[in-house]
Amino acid sequence: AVEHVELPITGMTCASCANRVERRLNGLEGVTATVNYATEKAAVAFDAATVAPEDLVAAVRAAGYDAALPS
Ligand code: 9UX
Repeated sequence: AVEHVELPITGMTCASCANRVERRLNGLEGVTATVNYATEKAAVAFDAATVAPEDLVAAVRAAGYDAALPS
């Protein structure tokens, strides 16, 4: 099933950073993500059959930024 989550992203210092995070997230199978630099949030739709929220955080970290799961 497709689930939606909004992740706060830290470490972005210009709009291109948001594009980098977005591309990294969208590289995961079953993920459609939009990253808003101004609000420092990623809106992510993901297929829970192929991706876990922790995978989203790992992808953001791999891009050189950080994300927190919603508490
Ligand atoms: Mo902007 Mo972000 O020049 O890694 S792309 S700082």
